[in-house]
Amino acid sequence: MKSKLKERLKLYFVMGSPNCVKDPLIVLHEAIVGGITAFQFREKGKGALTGQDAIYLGSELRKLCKAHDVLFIVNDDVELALKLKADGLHIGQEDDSLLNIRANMLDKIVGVSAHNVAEAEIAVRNGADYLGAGPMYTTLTKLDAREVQGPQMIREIRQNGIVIPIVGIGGITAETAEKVVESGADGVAVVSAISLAASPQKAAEEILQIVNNYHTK
Ligand code: IFP
Ligand code: MG
Repeated sequence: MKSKLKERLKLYFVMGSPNCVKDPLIVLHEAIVGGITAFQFREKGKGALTGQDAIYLGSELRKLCKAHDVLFIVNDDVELALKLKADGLHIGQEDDSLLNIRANMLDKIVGVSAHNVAEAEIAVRNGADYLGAGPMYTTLTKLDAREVQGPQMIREIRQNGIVIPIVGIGGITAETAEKVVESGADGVAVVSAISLAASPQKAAEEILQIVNNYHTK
């Protein structure tokens, strides 16, 4: 499951029901047809589902990913990740420590958000499988987002010898995706660039092509 992780993080779609206007299952299906390689269930923010409703939506999204061999990661919630038989978990700096989480996720992928080189180094030392580096650009999706770091932050993380998979996140669009991978990211994570696109399929195709073009150059 952890093999070829860089390859599997090229286009990482992060979404919960509050990020969608259309039915989240339809949005995810279109994104999968468009070529996303990984998906994160992030059921957060205004109007987010909780309890059984979140479990139900999560299990339907999980099935779709399973059927199409797309990596399925859960944001923040260890219990939900285990219940949904997710491939892994993504945690922020505010969440329980990676060392505690790892005990419950021994063979699973654990990703960590990093906002600077120091946070990246600590996450790597504690055994993170990949880093979500951001915010790359201004985002309206995450209300508690930190200060914009820009792609330069990824360059600095690489200059400090960190070689694990990195995705950039935060306001990335088809216009900026190349800058992010050019700086040393293996892939890009996006929310609204796909979830709110008129055609999630076309949006995913377009961004994936940009990442692929760069990585095969
Ligand atoms: N990065 C990522 C990821 N997900 C998050 N939820 C986040 C930062 C805050 F896409 F996984 F890299
Ligand atoms: Mg979090």
